[in-house]
Amino acid sequence: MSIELLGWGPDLAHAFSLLLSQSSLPLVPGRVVRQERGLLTVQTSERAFLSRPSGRLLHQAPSAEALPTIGDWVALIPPSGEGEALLHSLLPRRSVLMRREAGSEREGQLIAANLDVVFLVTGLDGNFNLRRIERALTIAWNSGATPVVVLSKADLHADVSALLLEVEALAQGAPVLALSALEGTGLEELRAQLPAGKTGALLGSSGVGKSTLVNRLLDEARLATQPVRPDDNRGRHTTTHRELFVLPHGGLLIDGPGMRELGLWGEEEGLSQAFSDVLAMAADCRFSDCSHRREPGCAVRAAVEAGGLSSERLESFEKLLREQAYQARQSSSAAQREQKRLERNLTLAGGQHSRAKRRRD
Ligand SMILES: Nc1nc2c(ncn2[C@@H]2O[C@H](COP(=O)(O)OP(=O)(O)O)[C@@H](O)[C@H]2O)c(=O)[nH]1
Ligand SMILES: [Mg+2]
Ligand SMILES: [Zn+2]
Repeated sequence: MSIELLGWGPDLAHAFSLLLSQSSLPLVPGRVVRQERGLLTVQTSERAFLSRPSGRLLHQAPSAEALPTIGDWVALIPPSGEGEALLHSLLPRRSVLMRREAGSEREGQLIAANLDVVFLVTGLDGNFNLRRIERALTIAWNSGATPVVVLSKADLHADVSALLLEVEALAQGAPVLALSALEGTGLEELRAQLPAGKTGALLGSSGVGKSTLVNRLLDEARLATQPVRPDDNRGRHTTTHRELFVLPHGGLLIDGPGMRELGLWGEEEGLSQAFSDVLAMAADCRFSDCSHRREPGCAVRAAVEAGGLSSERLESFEKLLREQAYQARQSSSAAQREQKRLERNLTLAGGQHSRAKRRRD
């Protein structure tokens, strides 16, 4: 397979040639196309390699964010015979999708890297929830990729066009589309958001129909021949690994396990994009530090009273703002501790280095 089909282009080729010029190792470029716990499959132009991060890569990574994940472009060292390849380094990312690690205040968890589009999938059944869509939009904007809201299982709902309008009103310009993987409707709209060579990821709770959609896009032939993976007998309904699929039209799509919790992670950037309407209103408040509660001249409260902004959306914004601020405080104190640890290690390494130097002299 040519790596161009996986989205390889001039920027990556440039970064890779720089790396090659600084190294005497037999490095080969490839993309992480499958991830099952720590085990990664990397596709090069030659073949797919089971791979693990090298000790050097693991040690030099300042945090979990710097480790390879699905969608990453890497430089690997092929094994001399059979066996696993070593992931030597990551090529620069153009985007990275993360959430707060479930059950943790200060750890971020990688979801995927180098995405152009994040498809936020919500089922038009019991799963439908506007507040959840707002949260997902915030996380997606933070990644650097463009969110697209996907309302799945459209066959289960009588008035999809009313829901589309409702979601468009809060999407702040992000495209919104409805589809049914079961009936095969709305797939053209989805493909239009994922042109050939672009990478998208499906983000949504378990059961919203992500894998059914991928199967549908891959076409029915494959659906008929691969219902269950023979090696582990799992998989028809539950997705336990992440995988990047090359779709027949050339778009690249990542499917993975469902995510119930989407804790905010990262900068405030995502919130300001997801709630740009509220921020624009707040710019008209009399006081620049208005809390939008009781202050006179509050343009946000005025909008709520006039019906231009729902109080649920305002509450949702405030809740996410508090969560964001709390997480930022937690991770910055964690980052300070990590910085101290690194400095200690550097001093130790410095000591070793000067001893080594003395021996050489
Ligand atoms: N009615 C309806 N059911 C669907 C649709 N897509 C998926 N499902 C069903 O939803 C369930 C979960 O689907 P799955 O693709 O495994 O969801 P995932 O966990 O998001 O990957 C399965 O029983 C599917 O048959 C759809 O478009 N319409
Ligand atoms: Mg699935
Ligand atoms: Zn105000």
